[in-house]
Amino acid sequence: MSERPWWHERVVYQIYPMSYKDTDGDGTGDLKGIISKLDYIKSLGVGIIWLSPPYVSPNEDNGYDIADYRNIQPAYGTLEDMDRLFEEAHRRDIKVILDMVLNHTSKEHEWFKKSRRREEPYTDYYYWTDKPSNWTGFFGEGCWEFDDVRGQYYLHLFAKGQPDLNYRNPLVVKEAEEVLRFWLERGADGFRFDVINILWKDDLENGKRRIALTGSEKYISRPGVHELLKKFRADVLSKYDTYTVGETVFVDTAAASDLTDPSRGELDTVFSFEHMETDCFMVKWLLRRFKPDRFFKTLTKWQSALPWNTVYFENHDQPRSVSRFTDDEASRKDGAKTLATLLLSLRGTPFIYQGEEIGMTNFDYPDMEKVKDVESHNIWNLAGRLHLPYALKWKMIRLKSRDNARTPMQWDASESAGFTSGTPWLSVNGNYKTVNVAEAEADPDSVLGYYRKMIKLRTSNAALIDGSFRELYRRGGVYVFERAAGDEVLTVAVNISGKPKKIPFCGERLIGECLISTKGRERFDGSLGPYEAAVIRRER
Ligand code: ISL
Repeated sequence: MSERPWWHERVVYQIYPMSYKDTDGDGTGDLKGIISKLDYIKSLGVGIIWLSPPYVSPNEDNGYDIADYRNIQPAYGTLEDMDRLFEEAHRRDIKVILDMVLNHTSKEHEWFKKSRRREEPYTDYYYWTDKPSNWTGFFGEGCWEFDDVRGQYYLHLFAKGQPDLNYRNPLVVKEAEEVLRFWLERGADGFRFDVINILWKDDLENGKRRIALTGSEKYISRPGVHELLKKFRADVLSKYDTYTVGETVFVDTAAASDLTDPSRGELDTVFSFEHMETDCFMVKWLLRRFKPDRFFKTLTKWQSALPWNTVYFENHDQPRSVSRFTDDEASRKDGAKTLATLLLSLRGTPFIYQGEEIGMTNFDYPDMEKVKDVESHNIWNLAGRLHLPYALKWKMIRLKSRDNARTPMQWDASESAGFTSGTPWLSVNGNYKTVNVAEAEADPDSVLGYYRKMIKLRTSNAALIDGSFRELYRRGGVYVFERAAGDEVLTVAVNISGKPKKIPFCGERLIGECLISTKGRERFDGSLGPYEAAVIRRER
């Protein structure tokens, strides 16, 4: 028996239920669709799936606005389908973690309906005020909305339909704990906690004016949130064999260390954002040219700062990595394989987002008409009010819209990419005829095949699983680092510069047998093609 926690050894695969697989022709993915793909998921070699919120929701923010925490969105299926999903996944030794959104509910939630009518004990379940402060929200708009029923303003750091819950009220804390217990009892193996480090607000007074998120110093990673997380663990999570990952916005390495320090008993891991912010200034809409070395530097910083954390390049909020960090036109397959090598050979629990394993790209929409995301529309409107030129507005959306990640999963070359027999809720990417799972299965040189090999290596090699990390070289789009455990010393060499490179210091020391190479090389001689990576066993 291994002594490692199970979430150190397993690779996670994120599923966005709405866009994964539809079985009833309504154009929206469903739980039966996910169940029908469990053998495929197993064939990847992943050991954990994370489901984006499957609960009842009016979908103002695609499920991140929950109207009933204890029931399944009818378009996705039923509670019984969810039970079957737990059962079928577990039968294949796949753990299931659920996305849990505790910071806010939907306006349609019973708690909010009662709170706005001042029905006890719900009156103080949310933040209400007569005098809104100067805070601004995450989605490019204000965050106080007047409610006619109550005659007061409520706080919503995200969309208008997402009122923030008041965790200063012990009844709310208790409700959250009951929800966690409900799902752990039903079969969940843990949670991905949405924006968890902003649960606690010190006060609601005016904050320091900023370009974005005025007021955030009062709620980002405050001492109160650490107390809440300790309580969730002591009261609920510690009673089960769970894994937790907190999505933590604007977190620095010090706060992340505290949040994940096992002796404090808060979270197991967090998602930090710094490496996702290397192509922008502060906020994602302030575009900055992507520089690979800045990206690598951030990776090294986080690899070195925490003994264990997560590694991810994509999720349902981020653009596709092959489009963002490599050249998805000239070198899509090479780019995707190179990123796969990097993702799966860094230290920490790796997360793959659906479609990443076949190198899916950003959407190909010509204009705003097909874009559905609430955040994209808010930003588009804001950019309009600021009179930004059309070309710049559209570039912002094209490069950064969350819908880039949300286009339906591309299963085959049939209509709608085999995702649905109906009309997909969001348009399929036009490249589905060539970029799809069926095509990849038939291609001996596919991105998918490479993922399978790389995951196999990752989950079987001790140095890659939890060996030490040391950066060896970072320059001109080339990144070289070492992973070592006992006698096994590996060198990982990655080139995303788009140009052929020779690693200058790469003398005898690093030359050796390739355990895996995106180009099928058997030995490494210190040179790398434009988008190429390899994991090399060091010769002694
Ligand atoms: O993608 C972002 C904005 O461009 C992030 O700031 C994002 O809003 C932030 O990471 C929080 O995301 C999470 O909570 C949101 C939800 O819309 C996202 O899908 C979720 O991942 C509110 O619940």
